[in-house]
Amino acid sequence: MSEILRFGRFVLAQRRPLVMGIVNLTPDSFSGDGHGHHLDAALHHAEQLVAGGADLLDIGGESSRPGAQPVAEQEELDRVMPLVERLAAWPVPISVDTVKPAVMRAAIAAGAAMINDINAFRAEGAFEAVVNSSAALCIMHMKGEPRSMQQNPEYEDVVSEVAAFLAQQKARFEQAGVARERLVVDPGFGFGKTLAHNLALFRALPELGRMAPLLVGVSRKSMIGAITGRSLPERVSGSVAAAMMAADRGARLLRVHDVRETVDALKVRAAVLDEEWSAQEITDRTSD
Ligand code: YH5
Repeated sequence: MSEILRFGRFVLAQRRPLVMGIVNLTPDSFSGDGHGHHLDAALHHAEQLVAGGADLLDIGGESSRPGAQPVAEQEELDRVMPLVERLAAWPVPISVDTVKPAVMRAAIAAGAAMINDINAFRAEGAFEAVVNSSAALCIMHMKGEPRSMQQNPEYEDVVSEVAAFLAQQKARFEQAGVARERLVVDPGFGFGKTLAHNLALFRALPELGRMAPLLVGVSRKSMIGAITGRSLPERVSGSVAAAMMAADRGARLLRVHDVRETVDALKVRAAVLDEEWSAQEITDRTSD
């Protein structure tokens, strides 16, 4: 397995699943690792994630946990941009988790290599904010909006509905001339889905991954809590197990809180599969 991904100034020759470490800048962070406005704490956390083996970092300033209220544009810029500006100088691609066009534009201008939009660039102006950049784009499926999405979500056939949505949003970008190497899709675990919906999507990862490289985010989520009966800080083992199973089903990017634990598990997996671990190649085109 080797596939080229283009993330801003980075070209990744992907030979193994990549680990995306989560840096949460929301003051109310559900997992107790929120850094609020404390830039130094966030930088320290980012360093720890990179030291633990993160291939890229995902920076988010708006909570998207079920029931969360939206944050104002300026507030999100104030939370996210100081960190993006600092991290953009690192040799690690930076992803910014946002639904807001103004945040997308500012992040790309500051050097973000990827925009991760849980709303799949459906907000007015979002598509235009990213289409002519070189940033990679994560197109995620969400039914409803964070405030109400977990109130009785219903599907006729969750897998075909999610697949059709992702294919449609991906086609929109391809028709505008966006290179396939920039596009990643994500079924959006927990975003307007019951446990049964999440499990059906998980089983369908092999077929969803035929459309585009897959990003999977299940780390510490309610589905892990529902299966194990564990509270948020106790969901590490369940999350690592789920990340391994996502890798087995073709996931190319794993969005996780527990980078070091996930990387250890992936190294064991690679050894058993007789796959190289260190062969991940990242080219930074500015340092040619
Ligand atoms: C994702 O799946 N998720 S933010 C609730 C939790 C734990 C974690 C109740 N951004 C995704 O991580 N971006 C988020 O416990 C994401 N894919 C992509 N692409 C929600 C989250 C979480 C929510």
